[in-house]
Amino acid sequence: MNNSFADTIAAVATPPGSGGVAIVRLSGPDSLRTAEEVVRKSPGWIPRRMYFCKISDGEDNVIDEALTVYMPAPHSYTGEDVVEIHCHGGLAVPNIIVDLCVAAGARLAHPGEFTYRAFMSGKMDLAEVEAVLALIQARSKDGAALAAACLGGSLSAHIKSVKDKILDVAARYEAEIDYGDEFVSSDMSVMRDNCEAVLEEVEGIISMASRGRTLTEGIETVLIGPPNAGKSTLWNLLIGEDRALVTPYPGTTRDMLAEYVNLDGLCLHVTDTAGLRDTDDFVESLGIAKTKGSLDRAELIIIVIDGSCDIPEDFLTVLDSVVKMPDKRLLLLLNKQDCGLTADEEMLRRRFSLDAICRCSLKLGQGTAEIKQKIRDICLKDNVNTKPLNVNQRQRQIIVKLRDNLTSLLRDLDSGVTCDCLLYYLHDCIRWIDELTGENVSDDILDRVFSKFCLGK
Ligand SMILES: Nc1nc2c(ncn2[C@@H]2O[C@H](COP(=O)(O)OP(=O)(O)OP(=O)(O)O)[C@@H](O)[C@H]2O)c(=O)[nH]1
Ligand SMILES: [Mg+2]
Repeated sequence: MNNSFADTIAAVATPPGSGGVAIVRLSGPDSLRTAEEVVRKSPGWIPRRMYFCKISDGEDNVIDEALTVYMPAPHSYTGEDVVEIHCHGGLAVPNIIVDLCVAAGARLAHPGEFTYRAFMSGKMDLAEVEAVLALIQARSKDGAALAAACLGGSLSAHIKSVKDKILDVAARYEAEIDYGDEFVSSDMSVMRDNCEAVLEEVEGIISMASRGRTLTEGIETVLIGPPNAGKSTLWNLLIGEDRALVTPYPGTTRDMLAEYVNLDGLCLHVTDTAGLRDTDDFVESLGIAKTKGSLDRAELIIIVIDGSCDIPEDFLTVLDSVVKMPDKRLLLLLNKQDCGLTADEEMLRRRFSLDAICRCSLKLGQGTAEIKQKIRDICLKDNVNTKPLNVNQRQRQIIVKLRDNLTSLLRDLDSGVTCDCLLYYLHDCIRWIDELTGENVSDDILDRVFSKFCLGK
């Protein structure tokens, strides 16, 4: 990202295509002068008032009529002088206006540069910047509402409260070290209470983040089973379209197919996979390798088996390892009920410690309502009463590091390490929080965050 704020930058701020209206945005010290070369308007601007103006090219040809607004610093999105030209949409006109702005001295903005300037001028912290991105990319109403809340600072507020508490604890013990006082056991017990309270708050943020992710990104769901069990039939049922090939030939699915599914407001990202079996078929074995890889990412694994015949031994072995994977939600479907179920449900329940088992006939659509209800129960049982919070992967990693660090601190506190050793933990926490909010963040991380933005944002 170019750090020069002396430049005035210009770009189309609305998506390309044939919309009724497009917005060309200028930001920087020369915005007003640049705009005055592009729009025809009598002198004098009242801030934040829309002016109806004609736009002409260098040869006095009128190319559009537009509403133009001037927002002087610091009361603008970027915190700089901003002019927005609300012109007609389409591919041609907005880009011609940007070209005119560039001819008048502006520079084309880099992707995300308007938001970068807003961040650098202190209009928003990094968590809010990322909320802008989440808002642009929101897939559902709930997702957009969550991102908007973070734009209003809800993640920042939670994290600031944690930072304040850590600073309080750290300040207190730094003072004790400075004065050379002995660290007595009563101090230790206060330190423990304070750190436990912070840890509880961080765990609360993690729960809210997990609930938020359920609403925004969708729960990563993978359908697995032996070949021919009915996985693709289920996938088609869930997405409400006949898209995956369904045939009586085992080994039909090879490539993974993924789609978003909305189950009464619960968003799932469901992947159909190649049936798992020992095979000599080279292409099929590639598909099976992908299926196994997808299990690591999955939060919900729906196991589909043909309950009308014996479960293949090699799949039972797969199941043994799947049920041992940590942090997975599992649902087992005994399919092909219409052919008469012979699978031993009790044995499966006991051997694999599975609570959620449904009998169904996916081909006939029998049991689908129960399956959807079970999915909802499994996915929402832990966090239905938790307030959701929009947290992205980068932020989540930092918050998890905070939790792990505070947990280690409490463990070391019990084993009697020195006070300055404990302070290291707290200082690490503060450093990471600053990384999250962008108060103290490397250029690498900034580049990574802003590289996700599109042009004009
Ligand atoms: N009788 C009966 N047949 C079913 C049922 N569900 C699926 N089938 C049939 O079983 C066969 C396999 O179904 P698929 O959905 O392709 O199975 P799959 O698990 O995706 O199979 P692979 O892609 O080979 O791994 C098809 O002929 C389906 O019509 C069911 O409930 N009852
Ligand atoms: Mg299939």
